[in-house]
Amino acid sequence: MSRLFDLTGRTALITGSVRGIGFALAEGLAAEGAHVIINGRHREAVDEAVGKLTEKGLAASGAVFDVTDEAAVENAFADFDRRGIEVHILINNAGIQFRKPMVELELKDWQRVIDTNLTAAFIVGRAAARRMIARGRGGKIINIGSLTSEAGRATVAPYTAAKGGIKTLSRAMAAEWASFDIQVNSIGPGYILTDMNEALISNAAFDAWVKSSNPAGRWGRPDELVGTAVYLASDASSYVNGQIIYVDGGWLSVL
Ligand code: GCO
Repeated sequence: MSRLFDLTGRTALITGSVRGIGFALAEGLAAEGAHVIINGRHREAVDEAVGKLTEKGLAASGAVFDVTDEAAVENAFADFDRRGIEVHILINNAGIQFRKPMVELELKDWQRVIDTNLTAAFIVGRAAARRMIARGRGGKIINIGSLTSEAGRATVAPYTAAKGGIKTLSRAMAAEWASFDIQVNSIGPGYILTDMNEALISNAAFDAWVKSSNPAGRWGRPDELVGTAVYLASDASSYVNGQIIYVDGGWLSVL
């Protein structure tokens, strides 16, 4: 059974993985044998995150690039090529949040969220898939969605639009790449205890709303997403495509 979930010999690139959900997923995949590539825009943060994993005996390295910069992404993958690094698993995790009512929202802020949370998944996914297809040995792409892939919340319109797009982008990727033995799926985290949600966690009314809105009655932890990521990154999900798995305490499943 454990062989099904074994990631030994696989290399996984997790975008936006210096902290939070991305870092937890990187640590989780590394614990199952993968060599993980930590990504972020700043060398110091990437090196620090890599160090946290290597000091635990896990296989990790870093790649510093801005996922919204097409040239930077292409250069990063060209560098992987030069160094003989094959990305077998891609987790498009990088994301930002910007909370403001739409009638007050400036176009530049809308675009910045869309660029980071949706367009980057296309840019990085395309670079990875080109190489997976050329190698002829398949691959895994996991796009990180949200409860807002399914339902809207006021004041987070660009995030909601992007995360809804993530769900259907995964299906478009599956439509084009499944025949190359590439499985593309999404994970939809519920409300998770992360830095991005700090303002919400510390807001007593919001905290109470989260706890009363899901049957688990609590916020999720980043490490509680690892099992689903390992499943979707491993041979255990070799015939699973275009799905989104909500890890939300049951939020979306109960009235
Ligand atoms: C918000 C939060 C959410 C969560 C998560 C929920 O402002 O509502 O940031 O977007 O981060 O996406 O699934």
